[in-house]
Amino acid sequence: DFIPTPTDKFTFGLWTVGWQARDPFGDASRAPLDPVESVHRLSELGAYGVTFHDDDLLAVEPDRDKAIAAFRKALDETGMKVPMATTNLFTHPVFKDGAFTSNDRDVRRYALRKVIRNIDLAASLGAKTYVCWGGREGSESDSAKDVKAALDRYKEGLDTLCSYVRERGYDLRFALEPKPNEPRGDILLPTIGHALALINELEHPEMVGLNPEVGHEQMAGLNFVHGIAQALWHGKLFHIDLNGQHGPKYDQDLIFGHGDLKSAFFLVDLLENGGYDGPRHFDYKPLRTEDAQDVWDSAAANMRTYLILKEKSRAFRADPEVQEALRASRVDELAQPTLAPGETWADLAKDDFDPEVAAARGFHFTRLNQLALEHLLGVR
Ligand code: GLT
Ligand code: MN
Ligand code: MN
Ligand code: MN
Repeated sequence: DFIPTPTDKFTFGLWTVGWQARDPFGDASRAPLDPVESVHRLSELGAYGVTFHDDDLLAVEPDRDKAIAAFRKALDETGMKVPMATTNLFTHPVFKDGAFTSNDRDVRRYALRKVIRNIDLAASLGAKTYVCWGGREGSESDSAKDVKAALDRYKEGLDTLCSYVRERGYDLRFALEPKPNEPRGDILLPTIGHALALINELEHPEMVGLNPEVGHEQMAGLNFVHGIAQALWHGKLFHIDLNGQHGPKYDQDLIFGHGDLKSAFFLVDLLENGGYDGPRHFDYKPLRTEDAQDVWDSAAANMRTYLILKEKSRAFRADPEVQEALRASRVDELAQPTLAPGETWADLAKDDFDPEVAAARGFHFTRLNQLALEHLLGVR
């Protein structure tokens, strides 16, 4: 069991399986991968679709028109979808000080042109989400970047792109992907919270949401499940990047579940029950130590782990002992409004409440946590 099918809506960036494993210390350990092969192999493994940066399509065919034609043919042959696309605004040295927020105005204009060109392709392939990961937007020293001016330019860039999408009549929304650092010393919009706040300042906030990545929030020491819950609460979880990370260190992009497994369990539980129906998108890197076959083994591992955790979440919720423990911890009581209908602040004075008695009561969270752990460990 745990065999993925397209109804599971698993998607992969072409840059994930296609990663040649170049890192800051070493050369590529794998050959370039033809996007056409990736589409076929991922389809055979049960994926729903692929996503791409403009430049990913040119991995083995430098002619853009030919590359796009071959990619379209692979999509047609397999029925694979392209729910999301994005722009590479980080590899070419022209983006060394950023794209939408480079100090160099000509670079900012070039970046917007590069995005617009790929938006046309994304829309023609049926993509509904356009991701903006601003990995180069930032600085290494605080005198190098006027952050308030940079945020003005970030807003201007996003407003300009929204007006382009509206004028073209595309059914496309933007999703910002936060990250605290790497490749820049400090990146603008470092967390979910920072990005949510910027969205509120845009001309069309309804057109812009988030594409949070597991590892990026964990690099900042934050609770990813809480971040995703808040994004859902704001109606801003447009897309998601699933992977694994071991706490605050360099961006590991491990296979989903191969980092903080307990957090992955509660994440799947939230995604499956919290009202998210978008793609389950993996943004991971096959390990640099591995060969061409492992690219597909690791892709399959992401999906299999997700499906196992989905089953664990179902069993956890169905367990009568868990249901009793949830009630004992009064988890359901939080859904009850603090004031009754018609009550105002003045009614609070009428309570007959003994804080000493309430303070003496335990919430029994240990038991709840242990039950979750035992489900995860497979002993229940
Ligand atoms: C890059 C980055 C990812 C982003 C991609 C979208 S590109 O690989 O590390 O986290 O999701 O631009
Ligand atoms: Mn990502
Ligand atoms: Mn990452
Ligand atoms: Mn990455």
